Amino acid sequence: MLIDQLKKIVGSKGWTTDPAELESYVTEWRGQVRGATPIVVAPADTGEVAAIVRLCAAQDVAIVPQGGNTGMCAGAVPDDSGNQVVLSLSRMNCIRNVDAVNFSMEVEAGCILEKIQKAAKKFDRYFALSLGAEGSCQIGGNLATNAGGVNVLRYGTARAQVLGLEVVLADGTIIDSLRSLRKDTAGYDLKQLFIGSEGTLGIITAATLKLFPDPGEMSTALLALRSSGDAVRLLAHLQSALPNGIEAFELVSDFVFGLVKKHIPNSTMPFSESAPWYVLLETATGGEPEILENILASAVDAVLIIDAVIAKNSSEAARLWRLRHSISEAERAEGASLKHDISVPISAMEEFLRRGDELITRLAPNGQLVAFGHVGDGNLHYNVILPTEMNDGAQLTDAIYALATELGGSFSAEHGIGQTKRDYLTRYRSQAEVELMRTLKRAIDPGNILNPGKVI
Ligand code: FAD
Ligand code: 2HG
Ligand code: ZN
Repeated sequence: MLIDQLKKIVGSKGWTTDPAELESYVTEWRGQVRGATPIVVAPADTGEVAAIVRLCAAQDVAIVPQGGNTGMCAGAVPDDSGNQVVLSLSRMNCIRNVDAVNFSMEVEAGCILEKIQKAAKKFDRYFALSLGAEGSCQIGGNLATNAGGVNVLRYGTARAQVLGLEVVLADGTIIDSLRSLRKDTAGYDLKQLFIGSEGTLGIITAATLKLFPDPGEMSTALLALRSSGDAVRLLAHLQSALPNGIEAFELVSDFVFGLVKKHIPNSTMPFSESAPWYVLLETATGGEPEILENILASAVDAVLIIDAVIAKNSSEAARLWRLRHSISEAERAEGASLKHDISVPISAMEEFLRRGDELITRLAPNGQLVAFGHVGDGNLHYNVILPTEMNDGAQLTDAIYALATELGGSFSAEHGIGQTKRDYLTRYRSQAEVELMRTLKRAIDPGNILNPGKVI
């Protein structure tokens, strides 16, 4: 009955119940969590989303919103009950308009991130969110997870890129806050409630995004370093030399680039000798390459870097970025690993790395550290491949999260909570914070229809 009614709302192009097609919707990106669903519905517009939600709410059926399903915490896949309906935003993929004068654009939630970047570029404008999954993740998923990525250092997280939002609530009400204002203090800033709520408070159907002037050509360089501590000191050195000029500062260990070389075809490092650590640097100095050359020479003099390769053109830069953006895929190809998406104050990064190493040596001897990430934001992907003789890494994960917390950090920097980190949320957020989150969830989704079992 419900299934027939859902099919009627979305029409013949907007659903599937074919088990083979359902597979990719019920399995998360790494294939580690798999759920079940009777149907995937893909509405064509906001009205259809609202009708689906009203119908499911009336029959007490849960909905799992899904974007590109590239999330790292299994937030976009249903549980294994077989009762939850997956609502894919993929057909809502229109760029509604670009307002070049206002530096803003209005897009539907199912737009692929890369399509948004390209549309802005056509108007000499820049949409600042960028991450490895940008060819398949959707802006709705980016906002629902408050994604970070490689440009946070200069532009902030997804949250900072939004001027307005359109959201369908748990009873089917449409909240239209698609304003394109930079100043608006009229009441609570409701859009921020939904950003980062991972589909548990509302379904994002459209957004007004903030654009920047096109920064033009960037300078991209890969730097070889002796230690991770040098990376932290190098960051400070570069920030003094180039205030506001650093677009990305990504740390990668030699072991991690080794995984990329092993699993990703045509990936070669530009150095003849390897170094323990690397930084992929992007600066807004594209038009004047000598600026970066001089700064890097000063970093060599200060014994902060061993060697540097500056991309000579955009295809060399793309090759360097491909090495960085292939890491998750290479790690997945290597097998299962523990993912730890932590953040600490940058001043505590060196201590975190030192004490983290000690934890691995003690709790998972022979475990292999897969360390990389957005060190410019204090965000490290401190992943660990467990030795084959160890099948449970819970103790190590607990210890790593406890260490990050002790140093004033977070166990979840940019990937969110989803299904896989729920227990840690109640452990590492105060009782008062957790209670306030529960109060909000109950108030906004009293029937627990929207993505139940995720976040809280
Ligand atoms: P999904 O995975 O489909 O969904 C994620 C969550 O959002 C789920 O809880 C889902 O229910 C909810 N959701 C999705 N769409 C909506 C909507 N319209 N309304 C309400 N809720 C919704 N993340 C980073 O932060 N930084 C990175 O650098 C980064 N790099 C990555 C690189 C690779 C190769 C991969 C595979 C992933 C990476 N990620 C990164 C993780 C992931 O890509 C991001 O979290 C991304 O923002 C998720 O978008 P998505 O469309 O795939 O969302
Ligand atoms: C990245 O920075 C992503 O590449 C993915 O956030 C991190 O795979 C990971 O652990
Ligand atoms: Zn990341």
